[in-house]
Amino acid sequence: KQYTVAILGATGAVGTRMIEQLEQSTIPVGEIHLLASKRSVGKKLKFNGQEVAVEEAVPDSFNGVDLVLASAGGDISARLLPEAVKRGAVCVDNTSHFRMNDNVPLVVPEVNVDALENHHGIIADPNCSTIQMVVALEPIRKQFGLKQVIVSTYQAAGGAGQSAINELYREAQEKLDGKPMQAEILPVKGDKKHYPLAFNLLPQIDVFEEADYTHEEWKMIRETKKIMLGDKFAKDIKVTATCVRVPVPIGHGETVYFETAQEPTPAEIKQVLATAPGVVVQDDPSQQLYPQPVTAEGKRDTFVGRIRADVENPGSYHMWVVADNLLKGAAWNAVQIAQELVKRDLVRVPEGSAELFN
Ligand code: A2P
Ligand code: 11C
Repeated sequence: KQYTVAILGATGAVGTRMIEQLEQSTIPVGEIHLLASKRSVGKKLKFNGQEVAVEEAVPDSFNGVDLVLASAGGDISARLLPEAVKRGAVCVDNTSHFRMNDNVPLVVPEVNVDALENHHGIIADPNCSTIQMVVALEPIRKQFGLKQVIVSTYQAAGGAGQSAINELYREAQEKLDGKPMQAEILPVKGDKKHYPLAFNLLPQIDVFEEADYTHEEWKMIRETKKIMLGDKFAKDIKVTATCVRVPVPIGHGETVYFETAQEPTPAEIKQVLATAPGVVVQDDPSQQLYPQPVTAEGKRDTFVGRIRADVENPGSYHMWVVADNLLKGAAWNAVQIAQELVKRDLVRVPEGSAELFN
């Protein structure tokens, strides 16, 4: 069978990478529809060497579509994906809109691929910073048990879209030219104040919410539990996060402190990670080997290094986790989910699904 695939948000930072990851995937694509806003109508993009005209995304764009990969923002997914499901298309959504919905599996294939079996037409692709953390933590949890996680993130501008990357470069040039830096987007486009990211650090990703945590920090807490444990056992791991934007274009870094149920040696943890799916261990202090955003960019893997025991607390450890936030953190994880749906013959919308998202 050949699949008709639509990419919603095809012109964006994630959408363009979805096109590229889909080209390199095992999915037999018969027809492709590249959807974006009205502004992009007239633009042409390439799929497998062929020019494809970008179309405006409207409900009827999904007629005859088997599979949708979406990354045009939460509001667009909220409005259009129920329409796609109604028309029989299975959607992999990279926005946060449906992630905590009980009818929507939240999937990282290396961790909880079987959750796909119960989908109702929409599958959520988790937040980028959550994905790379759970890829590294799940093998440790399975082998040694996991009690607590404290994560601090070093997140690239690209997480906020192509326009945020452009803003970072412009500000850097302004600074080098001796001009004032003009911040217009970061930390959050819709928030009241804007601060420059170039030569700076911004401890705010997304808006502030309950208990003075940002939405990004709450996403890491809630999504980690849903992916690793399912909602029923969510209280069994304590998770907390501090999320910081750093002046790097692509590639999120994270320092992860974790407490295990057993007390493995760091060598035993490294051994488990060395054979874990999607993980590459880069950890040799004698050779100054450790993961970095510049070496992770463009790769599908999650890179882990600086693995060591806490010197004060037995059974506690630290590690440094880096991945390309636009690939494993978004486009590749979405295409990986789609590949798995195809492999398991799950590209079909079960009856009664459309009503769940009305
Ligand atoms: P467009 O280029 O036409 O604005 P990024 O994450 O890099 O900011 O990209 C956002 C993506 O979402 C782009 O492809 C953008 O298309 C798309 N998008 C934004 N608004 C809409 C909309 N109203 N309908 C469909 N796609 C949209
Ligand atoms: C960032 N993690 O770096 C965000 C972007 O929920 O998919 C991803 C937003 C999301 O800004």
